[in-house]
Amino acid sequence: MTTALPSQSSSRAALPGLDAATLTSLKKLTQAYAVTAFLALMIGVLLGPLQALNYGGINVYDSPLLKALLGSYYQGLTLHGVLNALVFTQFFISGWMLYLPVRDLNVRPNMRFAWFTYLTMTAGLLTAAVPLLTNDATVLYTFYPPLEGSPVFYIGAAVMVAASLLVAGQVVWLWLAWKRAHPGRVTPVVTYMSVATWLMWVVAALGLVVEVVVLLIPWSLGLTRGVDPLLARTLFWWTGHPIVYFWLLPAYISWYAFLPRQAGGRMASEGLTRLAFAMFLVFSVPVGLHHQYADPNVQNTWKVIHMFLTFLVAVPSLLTAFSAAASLEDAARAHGGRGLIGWVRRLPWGNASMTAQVLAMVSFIFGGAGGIVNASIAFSPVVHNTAWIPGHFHITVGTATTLTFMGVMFWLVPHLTGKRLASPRVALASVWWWFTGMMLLALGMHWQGLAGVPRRALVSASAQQGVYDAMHLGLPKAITAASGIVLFVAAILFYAVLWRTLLSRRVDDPERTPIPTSEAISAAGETLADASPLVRRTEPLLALTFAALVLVILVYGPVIAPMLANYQFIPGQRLW
Ligand code: HAS
Ligand code: CU1
Repeated sequence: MTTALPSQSSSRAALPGLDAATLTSLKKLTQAYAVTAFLALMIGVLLGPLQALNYGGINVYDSPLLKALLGSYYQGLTLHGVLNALVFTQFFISGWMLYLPVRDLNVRPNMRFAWFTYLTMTAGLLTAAVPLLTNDATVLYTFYPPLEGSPVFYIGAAVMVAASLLVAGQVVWLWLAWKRAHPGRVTPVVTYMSVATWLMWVVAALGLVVEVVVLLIPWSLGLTRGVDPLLARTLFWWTGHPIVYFWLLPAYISWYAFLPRQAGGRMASEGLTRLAFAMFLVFSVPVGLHHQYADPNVQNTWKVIHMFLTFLVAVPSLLTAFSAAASLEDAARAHGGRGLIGWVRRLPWGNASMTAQVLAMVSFIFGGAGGIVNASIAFSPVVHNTAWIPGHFHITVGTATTLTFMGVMFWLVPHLTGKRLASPRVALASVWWWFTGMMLLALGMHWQGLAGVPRRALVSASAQQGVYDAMHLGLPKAITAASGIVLFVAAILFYAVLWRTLLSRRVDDPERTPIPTSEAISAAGETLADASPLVRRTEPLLALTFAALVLVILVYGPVIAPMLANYQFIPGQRLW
């Protein structure tokens, strides 16, 4: 991408390429998105140890300092979830997945529009932040009705999501313009992955948009008598499952396109990469009922169909596991690696960016396996609504996604700013601490969940301490508490590196830190006429989006129609 790709060097001059001024502005914008994201994560992460200590049996929420700052455990948990899972991810991804395709295609985006989108997203964030901070929207990051938060929260959240759809629109628009200017050409792979992810997000977001705009905002403003919790939950999970792939796929972009080069090797197969993203586009959304196995008034038939589709959408992750392992092995063997697994030692473990991402992958082996357990309708009653679930998502979004983005920042900030990464050794230490902390947290929480400890509960101050004492959970509780401390140290180390880097002086031409685009062992070729059938058939992303939409309507239509026919007006409740 920094060294001109064949696709851009021979492009017809129909489209204006990136000029220096636009590139400077684009880099500033990407930096603004990333810094906002990591600021949100910093606040969210500092609240994390409070939850870990709670599940370690230590209630710090009753300390005078926290009592002065936070209304309750639930306000702390809401802020932790919203900032980390919703704000951090969306801001980082919006910058990352605008920057990458623009560089890949070498097209000139409308920067006024791009900045307007960033400012809109930030305005949405600041709007939603007010009721969150004043304890008027303590509804957790899933905001299930009839829990009723301030309308200002729902409006802010809607503006944020709308802004992400504007970024999606801009990227798809640029890609279509490139397609028109280059008929018969294969979409370059980084753009392919980005556009597929954005299109998936457009189909995915429909559920949340309808829930918030049609149901929650009018209800919280007092314009309707009540809201139907089952319908609202169903619309929420229409978006709520695929949103996890909206967090994961931008990390996959790095694992496929950049990590191989960082490890000293090549991407395995471009065709397989495209197939994985095409599958995510089609199968990510029609699976949301796997969050609602316990919900009444939804036919088991549909729950089971969503379960099968969930297993199907695990396939592209398995393809990714194969591809990622193949490219790491290719890299290590090229550098003298030997043996069945001995080659692993030849990976460049001194490189914090590579190490972060490989550790993120390792954690995701366990995160993915736990996901398959969650998805099995037979196992679900054992784990649903227990501490197992936060155990699961801390080694998916908390590690596979977050640790990858942390690793990406180690080259992205120098690439955007021309500043040099401060203290690479501390950076390396921070990712090991993060990985260790998250693995400990996952161990402690999965374990407690299996024993039946509920999620989202101030268990450390339960009136029924005897129940917990009788479970003999001393060891997993100690592991969970320790994980909070380890993660706190990890965060301090990481942010020390990040802020020191950002606050240092520019020392280089930013482009001297290139985007680490990898070559492919099996490349796709430039023209569709010469490409393999797999590449040709996965190229029409708009047709695949249409197929995704049809599938979603098929598996959600019969679920939602009876809910509309029996709409219940349930008044809101404020339980905090
Ligand atoms: Fe999940 C609940 C099922 C993936 C996040 N999930 C959640 C929640 C979150 C979340 C936040 O079916 C909680 C929601 C809430 O608050 O209620 N999840 C799955 C399944 C997958 C899955 C089947 N989840 C994710 C990802 C997330 C995420 C990704 C965030 C980024 N999840 C569920 C279900 C529930 C759920 C139920 C509801 C539970 C309930 O009862 O409430 C699959 O996508 C997983 C597929 C993944 C794999 C692993 C592939 C491995 C790879 C790494 C390879 C490693 C290498 C390393 C190569 C099959 C790609 C090599 C190493 C060397 C050293 C060389
Ligand atoms: Cu899910």
